[in-house]
Amino acid sequence: MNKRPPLEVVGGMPIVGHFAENWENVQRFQAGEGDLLIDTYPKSGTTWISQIVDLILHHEDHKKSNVGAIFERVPFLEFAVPDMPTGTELLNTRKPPRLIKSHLPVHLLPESFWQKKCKVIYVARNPKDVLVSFYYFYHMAIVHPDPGTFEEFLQKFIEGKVSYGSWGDHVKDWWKIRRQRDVLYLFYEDMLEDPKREIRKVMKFLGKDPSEDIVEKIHQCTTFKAMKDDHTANYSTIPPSVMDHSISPFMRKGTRGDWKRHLTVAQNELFDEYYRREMSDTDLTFRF
Ligand code: PPS
Repeated sequence: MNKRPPLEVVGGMPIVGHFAENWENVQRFQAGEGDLLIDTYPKSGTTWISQIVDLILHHEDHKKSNVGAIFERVPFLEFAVPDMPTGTELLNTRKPPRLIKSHLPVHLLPESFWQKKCKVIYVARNPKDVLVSFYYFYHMAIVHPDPGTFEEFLQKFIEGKVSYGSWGDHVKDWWKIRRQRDVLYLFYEDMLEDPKREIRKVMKFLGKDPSEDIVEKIHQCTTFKAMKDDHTANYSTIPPSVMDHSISPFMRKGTRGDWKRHLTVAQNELFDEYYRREMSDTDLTFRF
């Protein structure tokens, strides 16, 4: 496999080179009635919410919950690397209702998700922690190009020249359409602050009775520590040619504010300026 291929542009958005090779199948993907989409900008809590939702839907059925790795239980729509089934291949072997992961922005999501009135759970995270998490992820998920220095990566992030493009457009566009569509918009920082409250929110959204013992059970299985130690949740079973955990673990810190250990005063000022610019046309706000 060509290690670290350059990003390719699809629909105006940069994306992992291998993913671009399967782009036609992604565009042609037919969502079905009852499919549930988990969408995020990368590094915003996708795996965490995927584990929560999978447990909510399947906790009574031990044959289905926690059987297989998270990337098999919740197929990643755009995923494509050599020698592994693509996201669309995995999904096309299953019948709706399916649980589907994607990082696609609103405008590139296959139309069938809207036609079939699929529910969407969107998670957003403050961009400084996304930036840091993404930087480490670029290092370990070696299907990405070399991130360069942190300073260089920060510049690329601000210019939207990282995989999935502009963070600001992503979070704002999903925020804008959340009321017109069936979208539950969550924040990583809220999940950290009160995970059980957010689990209850998700259960209600999915029409499930949020009984306290189930909420407690799901919370216990989805703490950072529990997921870091769980080989079905921590990506340790994905081939090292895709993710090399010896460079940096997928389950890295799981906190808010790690950016403070990474951004210099000057970088932080530059980033604040970028954030103010990006957020000048929205009422969406983030906690850092
Ligand atoms: S990906 O590759 O885009 O799907 O990554 P994603 O899952 O969105 O984000 C990975 C970050 O989420 C953290 N994480 C968690 N934080 C708190 N609690 C739990 N249970 C949890 N599970 C994953 C993970 O550690 C990554 O953040 P960083 O800041 O790098 O630690």
